[in-house]
Amino acid sequence: MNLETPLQLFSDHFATISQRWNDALDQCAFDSAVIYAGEQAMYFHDDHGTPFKTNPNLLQWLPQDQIPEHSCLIVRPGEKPTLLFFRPIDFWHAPTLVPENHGQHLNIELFADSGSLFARCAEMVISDAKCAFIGEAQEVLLAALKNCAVNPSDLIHHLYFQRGSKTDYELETMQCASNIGVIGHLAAADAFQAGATEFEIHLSFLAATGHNEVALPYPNIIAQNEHASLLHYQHQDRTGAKHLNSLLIDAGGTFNGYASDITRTHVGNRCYSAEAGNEFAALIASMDAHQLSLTRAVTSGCHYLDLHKLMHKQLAGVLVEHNLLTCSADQAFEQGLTEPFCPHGLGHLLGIQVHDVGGHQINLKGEQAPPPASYSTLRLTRPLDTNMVLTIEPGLYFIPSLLEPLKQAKAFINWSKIDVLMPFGGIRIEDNVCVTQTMPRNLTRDAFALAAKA
Ligand SMILES: [Mn+2]
Repeated sequence: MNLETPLQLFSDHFATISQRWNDALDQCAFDSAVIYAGEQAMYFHDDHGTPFKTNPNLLQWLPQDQIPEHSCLIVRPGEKPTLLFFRPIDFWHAPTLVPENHGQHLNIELFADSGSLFARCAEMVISDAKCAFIGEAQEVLLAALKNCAVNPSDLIHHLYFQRGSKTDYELETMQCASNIGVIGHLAAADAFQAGATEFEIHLSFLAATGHNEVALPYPNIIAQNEHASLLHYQHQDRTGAKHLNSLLIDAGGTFNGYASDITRTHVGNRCYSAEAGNEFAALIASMDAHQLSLTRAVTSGCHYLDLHKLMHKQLAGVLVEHNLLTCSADQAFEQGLTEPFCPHGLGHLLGIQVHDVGGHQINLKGEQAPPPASYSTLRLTRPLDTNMVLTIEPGLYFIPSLLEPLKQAKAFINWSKIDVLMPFGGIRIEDNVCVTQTMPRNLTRDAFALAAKA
């Protein structure tokens, strides 16, 4: 796996990001912007806190996964941006490395204390009639900056809409994040079949990816058996389950701050019943075909809401084919019988943030397309455009609290079959897909194919 990023690819990316910011600042009549990295949050009455994550609006300018707290990037159309980089003299912590080889892109100034960094920042924008501050509000800095507009919505809308489509550098970076995530998935699947607990599967994922927990793009979801019916199951059992029915693992990798978001479901080799195991394996195969057909329907100009509806139509077919529903597929779709089996949206935008920004925004001005009431959890409603990266993650779950009410409604549900499959929890299969004019690029399947060759 080649994780080297060619310099030219990054230079082109930097030029595109600069152009986007220049356009946004011009359009919204700002002379300059201060992008603030943020600061370490502390727990209540404590001297340590949550892991620090850099403001993604700043992170996108540099090929690394962190810029230290208090750092600021000053952007002004037509000028080389200046990074005020916070590097305290500190014998408690190792300093974050100063970005190398980016002198051609940025002016970099180092500061050992935040007070002088903030003063320098204020000095740089003092003569601007209109300056925008982008980031978590910082009282001392904002007092020094005086008349800055804090996260002005017009500018934010402009920037967030443009973040939807990725540059070639971002696509290669996200391919690396997928490759790393897939290596973790392969190790996790092996550990599961060898009888590992959820916690041990988690450790095998970390060891294979080389990520510690802070580096993960989101907390691993490692759900065996019935736990797979909990969409964001957050624990990791330390005790082994009596039966190895199923594993649902939703876990990703990161590279240079960009995420992958991958889910796979496996049938175990020690199911509570061999026959039930075969039925669940057949259901996984049908869900895999269903998921692949949805990823192939992703194309520039199509509407994600239509794909989401197609997911429910196809899911109705799967439920009928496997005799979980006793009506026709059309009837199941029209009566909304698929919804308790899949209560979440088809997916979301992906980038530096796992649920990337701008999913409901339909233009630069910030007009929103909220999801329809019937599909209120849908995170993406804007028309798909070339180089957008999104997830396609259909699911089929046996969630007692959602199925129970249907018992009263006397719906067309084959309860004896549900009972057989309940101990498997559910299925989710999730790939990261890049929109093109023709066939989409599937970063996840490409990563699995690459790993199979190695
Ligand atoms: Mn996802």
